[in-house]
Order: sequence, then C-alpha cells, then structure tokens
Amino acid sequence: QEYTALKLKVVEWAPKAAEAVKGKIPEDAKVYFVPATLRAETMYGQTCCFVGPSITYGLYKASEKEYFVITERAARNMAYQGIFEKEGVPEKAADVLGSDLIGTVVNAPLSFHKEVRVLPMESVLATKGTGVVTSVPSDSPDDYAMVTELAKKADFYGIKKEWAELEIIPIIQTPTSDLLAPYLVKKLKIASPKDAKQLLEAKELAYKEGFYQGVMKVGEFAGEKVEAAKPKVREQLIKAGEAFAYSEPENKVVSRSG
Ligand code: ZZB
Repeated sequence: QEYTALKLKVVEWAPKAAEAVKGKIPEDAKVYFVPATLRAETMYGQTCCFVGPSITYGLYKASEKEYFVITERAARNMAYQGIFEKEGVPEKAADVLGSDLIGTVVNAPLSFHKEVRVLPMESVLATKGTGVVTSVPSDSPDDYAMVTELAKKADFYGIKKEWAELEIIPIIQTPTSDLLAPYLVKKLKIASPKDAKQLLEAKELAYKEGFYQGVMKVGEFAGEKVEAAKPKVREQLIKAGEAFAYSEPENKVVSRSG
C-alpha cells in the first residue's frame, strides 16, 4: 500500500500536549501531524485531523528541526524508508496520548480551511498508516459521520462545537452529487459512526464513484477527471515539501475493509 503522507504543521498545541512536549524538543523545531491518505486529490476539503483518543503517539525526530506525531509502528517503518535523516532506529522525543492532542491547531496543506483542529475518532486504527487521519467529510463517509457526531455531542467529546462545524466545500463532482459522502450517509441511513457495516458499504461506493466518475471541481486541475488529477496533486504536494511517499509493509496492512 503506497500512501501519501501529508505534513500538517502544529500552529498551537492543546494545553496537555504543550505540557508533554515542553523541553523535549528545540524551541524552534517544527512539529507535524502526519496523516496517511490514498486520496491526495481531496486535500482541498480537509476540515480537521483525527487521532485515536486512546492511542499513544510519539514525537519522532525526522531531522534536526522537524518532528512527526505518528505511531511508533509508523516511525519504525519510516526510519527504514529513508524518510528520517537518521536511518534505522527512530529517535523519540516524547510520548503523548491521543486524547491530550485534541484541540491542537494544525495547518492543512492545500485545504480551503488553512487551520484545522485535531479531533477524536474512536475507529482510527493504530495498526494502519500512521495512526493519524486527515478528515475530508465531503468525500469520506466515515469522516462525515464522525464530524456530524462530534458537532452533535461536542460536550461529551470535550470539544468546542465549532471545531467540528467547518464548512464542507464540494471538491469533486460525480454523476450523483458534488458532496458524495453526505449524500451516501443519508441514502444508506447512517445515523452515527457506530453503523460500521453501512459505513463500509458507503466507503466502497465513494471510492469507486469518486475515482472512476469524479471530476475535479476546484484547484489547479479543476475540470480534469479524478483519475488524472490524483497523481498530479500528489506530485505537487511532494514537490512543495508538504507531503512524501510512505509505504505500508505488505504483511502488516490492516484495512478497515478487512
Ligand atoms: C483522506 C481521505 C479522503 C480518505 C477521502 C478517504 C476518502 P482504507 O480504509 O483501506 O480505504 N485511514 C488512514 N489511516 C487510517 C487509520 N490508521 N485508521 C483509520 N482510517 C485510516 O484506507 C485509506 C483511508 O483510510 C485513508 O484515506 C484515510 O482516509 C483512512 F475522501 O484520507 B483517507 C471513500 C474514502 N474517501
């Protein structure tokens, strides 16, 4: 599985995360949340960044002045893929529990929403990608169901309602909709992120229709088919230093689609 790993720069730490990180990295170091995605062409529509609240993340040293917030498993993989300056064993500066990261403000490359919040998602798997997921509710049914839930029960999740209510902008036009994920969530009567079976079905439908019949509505490649735009957006992000290629070792691929 070859992912695009995106670099979401920390703008402001949540209070508990700030405490956990304090004194552990150079004052002038940049820290990035690094979600792994298969859908680089949807990055215009990022509205938040998900972490698993009960997952332990590490701050791993990528270079003298750059640190990544990812799972240990992803850090090990990256250390072997020449992504870190130092090859081999990743250097960890600090541990932070996912729940302590909630509320952190990060910069989302390419997104209409320049700054987004780190928010909780129970279904994030520690065993897949980097354990960090960027949220695109316009085109990912899981993300749409989750932001809807977060806005509905903001107090329960310990967040501010408005963090989950950023405008959902149409990114891709397909024959059925320009907001495919919300459309499918309604059509399949998905009431919450707990409706795993229907969400899986919605995800598969969204992947197929988005990839084979989608046309870009925004960005430099507006008017082009998703199939053609996908690698171009990816290249653009990589050239700009805002993303890099990250591969998941074959035997360790764990997909929510099973
Ligand atoms: C942005 C995005 C936009 C994604 C979209 C999907 C869609 P999969 O499930 O095999 O298809 N993801 C990545 N890592 C994790 C994780 N650790 N736990 C849970 N989910 C994760 O895997 C690929 C997608 O699953 C990734 O691509 C990521 O969400 C999520 F419009 O990134 B994606 C129809 C899907 N649309």
